Amino acid sequence: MKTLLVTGGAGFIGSNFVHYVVENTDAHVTVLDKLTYAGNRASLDGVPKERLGFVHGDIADPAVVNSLVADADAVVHFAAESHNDNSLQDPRPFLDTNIMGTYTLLEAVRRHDKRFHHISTDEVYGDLELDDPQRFTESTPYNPSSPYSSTKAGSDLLVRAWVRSFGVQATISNCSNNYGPYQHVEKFIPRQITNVIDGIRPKLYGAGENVRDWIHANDHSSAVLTILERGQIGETYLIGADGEKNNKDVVELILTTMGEPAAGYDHVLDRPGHDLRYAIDSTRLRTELGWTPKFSDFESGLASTVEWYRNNEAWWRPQKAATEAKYVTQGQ
Ligand code: NAD
Ligand code: TDX
Repeated sequence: MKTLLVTGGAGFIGSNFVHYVVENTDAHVTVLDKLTYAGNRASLDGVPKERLGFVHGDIADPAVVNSLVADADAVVHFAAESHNDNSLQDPRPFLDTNIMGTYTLLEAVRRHDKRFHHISTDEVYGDLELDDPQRFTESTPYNPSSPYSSTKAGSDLLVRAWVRSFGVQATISNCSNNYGPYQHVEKFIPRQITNVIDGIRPKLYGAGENVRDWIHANDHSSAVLTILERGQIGETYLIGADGEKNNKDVVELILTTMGEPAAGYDHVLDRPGHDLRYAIDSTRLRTELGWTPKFSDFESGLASTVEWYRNNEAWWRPQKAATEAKYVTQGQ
């Protein structure tokens, strides 16, 4: 594929994907991004100019989307409102971007008959009990909990319907929690790393028993490229790296990695409707498409992420004070 249109390419995972594609293929990438509070043009610094186009625009704007889709060989769709806590305060942008934006893209790829890959989340499956031996698979029923995850579930169902009803050439992937460079300081791991840098005690929601299945953003990128190149049209692939950890263990690891006592954190108000546990079974992606993750050691992946935030304060500093001020008003 020579030309990729990447929506949300100035966000956390989208920017990691753009860097990955430019380093590992010959493709030209055009990013379409609205540069919401979560988008940062600087996350694409270092990508050679001749390999990258950047369009500042909204995926729910049919005029912009149509002309960009017409010029692309394939579309990889990362753009979304992505933060559960924000979706509990103000759900509307989640509907506008995650539902109407995805609909607008689907109509364009249908019109121009272009390959489409839709990025989604394991949160569409709801949550698991801590002691449940089952993990999510491609056939787990949808059961989303939050406004965020319900709009992601809705967008997945739109993609499936456009495949079945209109023959759109689409694949879907549902990935577990990502960590790595360029993640907004509102999210769990970067929030705590930058808190420690600022001398603020990390904040754990509730008892901290909730389990997330961590994967490095670089491994998510390699999986998406694998599906784009070799995935079967109309199919869904789960992406995960066997990285289950509870939040308490992650906070303690951040603290000790950064040279602080493991107990130096605060318990704060829990998230309403807080999903207990996510866990991905990525057997299909591994056996059918031959994908394997490279960052299998969470401790060293976390240590390099800590180093990235220490070395890139200019990237995150402008968002930090406002993000913490918002959490304080929420009792978190
Ligand atoms: P992010 O919030 O860091 O980035 C989202 C990007 O989309 C930003 O650059 C933002 O400006 C852009 N955007 C938002 N609304 C837009 C619109 N209307 N038009 C154009 N651009 C718009 O999100 P992320 O964490 O990088 O997540 C990317 C995708 O991956 C999302 O679809 C998310 O659901 C999915 N996902 C995320 C995770 C995770 O752990 N972060 C895990 C699984 C799946
Ligand atoms: O300060 C915090 N303290 C805390 O204990 C924050 C910000 C979070 N948490 C907890 C809540 C979750 O159990 O940490 C866990 C991770 O929280 P988030 O980083 O907000 O991620 P999560 O809600 O799990 O969703 C993420 O993974 C799936 C992404 O934000 C989604 O976009 C993705 O779909």
